[in-house]
Amino acid sequence: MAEPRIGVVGATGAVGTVTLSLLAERGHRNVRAFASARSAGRTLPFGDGGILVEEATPETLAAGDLDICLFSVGTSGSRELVPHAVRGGAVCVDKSAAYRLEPGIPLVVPEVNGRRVAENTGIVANPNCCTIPLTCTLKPIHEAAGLAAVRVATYQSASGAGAAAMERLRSKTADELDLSMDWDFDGEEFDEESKLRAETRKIMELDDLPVSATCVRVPVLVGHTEAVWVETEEPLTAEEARGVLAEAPGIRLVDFPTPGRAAGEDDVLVGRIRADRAGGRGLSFLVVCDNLRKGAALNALQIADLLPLPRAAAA
Ligand code: 2RA
Repeated sequence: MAEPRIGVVGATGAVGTVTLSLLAERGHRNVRAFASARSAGRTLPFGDGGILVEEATPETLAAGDLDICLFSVGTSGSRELVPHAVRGGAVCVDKSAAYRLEPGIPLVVPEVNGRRVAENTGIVANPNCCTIPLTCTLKPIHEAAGLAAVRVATYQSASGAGAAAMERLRSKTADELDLSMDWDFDGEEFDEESKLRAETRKIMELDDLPVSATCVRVPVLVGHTEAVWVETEEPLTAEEARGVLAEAPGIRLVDFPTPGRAAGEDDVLVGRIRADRAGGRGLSFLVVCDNLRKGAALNALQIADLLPLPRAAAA
């Protein structure tokens, strides 16, 4: 049986390279790699061989020979190029913030709201790399006891800021290491913090859910950590929360989750589940996930798995 023709757009970046390696691991061979003119002509590793990088232009993406495009080119690149790929007949899974909050465009974490993929008219948005693991944990807690409020503090790795940020971190000495906050600041919040709130509300279909986030970047290469405090509508003990999280898809309970343990893993690691000592119907827990895999590339592939096979590919 023919397989879908997949384009990886932004193939040379931190997420693009993981996307290619996941596609190769899963046995996809009908794959093309696209990037900027600067990278066109390079060969990237793909399975046991290599894949030629083509320039991502409106014309090549609109040519009508791709069924699925997996975009990781940043917001302005996606705004420019995604419509051309859609025009050419591809369904685009976009990992930038360009379309996430647009009405009518599904924003999808398969374990949480995978059914929304069917509503796409050419674009499915992939959430922020902190929103994905957070909502994987919030969904089962909401189903068990109703969510009343969510507070989260993130410890995000350099790879969330791209391959160049990873290189900068590698070149630093221990004395130079520090926290950073490298997102757009509106005078009160970073856009990373407001994205986490708005995307969580959209995915969970809880428009008024109180969500408060504080995001920082830590000197870690891969793996975003989130310390989460939730208040529930109904009582839920830590033991009960452990039970519902243990059963939830895509989650693995571990005692002490760390980025080192999560890097290279598909699962979202959850641990330190306990009653919030500040009182009320509160629970605290720690969530860690490989931000390049489940936080980005893997989630996009799982979305692609939910798309109906294109007629040409199914023939
Ligand atoms: C970050 N969430 O880590 C973003 C991913 N681009 O900055």
